[in-house]
Amino acid sequence: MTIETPADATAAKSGNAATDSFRNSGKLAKVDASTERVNLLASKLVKAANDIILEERVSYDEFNALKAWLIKVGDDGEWPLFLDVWLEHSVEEVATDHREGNKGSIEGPYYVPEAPSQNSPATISMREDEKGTNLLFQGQVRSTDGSALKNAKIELWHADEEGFYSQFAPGIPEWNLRGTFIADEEGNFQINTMQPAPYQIPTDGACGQLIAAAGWHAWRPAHLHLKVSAEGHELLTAQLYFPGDEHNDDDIASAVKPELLLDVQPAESGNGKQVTYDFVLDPVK
Ligand code: MBD
Ligand code: FE
Repeated sequence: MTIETPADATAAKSGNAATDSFRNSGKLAKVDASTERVNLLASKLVKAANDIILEERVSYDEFNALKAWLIKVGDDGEWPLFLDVWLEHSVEEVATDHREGNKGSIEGPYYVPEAPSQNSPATISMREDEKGTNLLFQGQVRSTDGSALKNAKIELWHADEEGFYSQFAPGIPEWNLRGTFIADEEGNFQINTMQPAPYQIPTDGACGQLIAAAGWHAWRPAHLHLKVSAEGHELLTAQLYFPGDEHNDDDIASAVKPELLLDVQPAESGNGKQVTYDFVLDPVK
């Protein structure tokens, strides 16, 4: 038997894991698609594609290349990756444009619900020899009226120093760098973790093939993923970014917003870095 390590990661492995994760997510149970709505959206999508073919005089060879590529997206399990990288940011914009509190950012393909829960202050689960720079991530969760949201829930997940996510790259403990944290009575939280590395989406699958063929790059800036929730408030899905990352301005997933940049400082403990970031949640109307 060979033991797999993160170095054995392939596009198809992470893609198929993300596809399974989506299938098991229960998200489809909430879709209520009327004939009118499907007719409207599908007609517009088909028209937009036909307009491009006519305007750009797309050839049969190009049409066949597209067919082969779309088939490969499915073979590699990369539909979640493709949709989350190139389209989710617009869906997120529509879904949160009414908010007065944090607007947040996309979820992406690598969220796993129900990570083990701990009360703050806490340390996220990580390997004994986890590489990287220690990061103390702290802050407060409030409502839009300024009141503290006691026992708010903070779900945190992110890549390791090598840019790999547990459960989507082989050979990493199941809940590594994933956790659920319960804030105190004042909505304050303190979480010890490791600073993640910039992340390159898999280059050896269909999405990577498109990126290479189009002369794009595959990078996302280093980021923390979060879901913040509290009773009577809208769930906030967000990502936070590190100042100075060269890809903050050209994220392949178009998911960086200025208000999501962290103000990272040297840790008061002398070990690594620390950052304070407060979340403001909108009450459910
Ligand atoms: C990621 O880590 C991510 O956050 C997104 C949105 C897409 C691919 C990989
Ligand atoms: Fe990510």
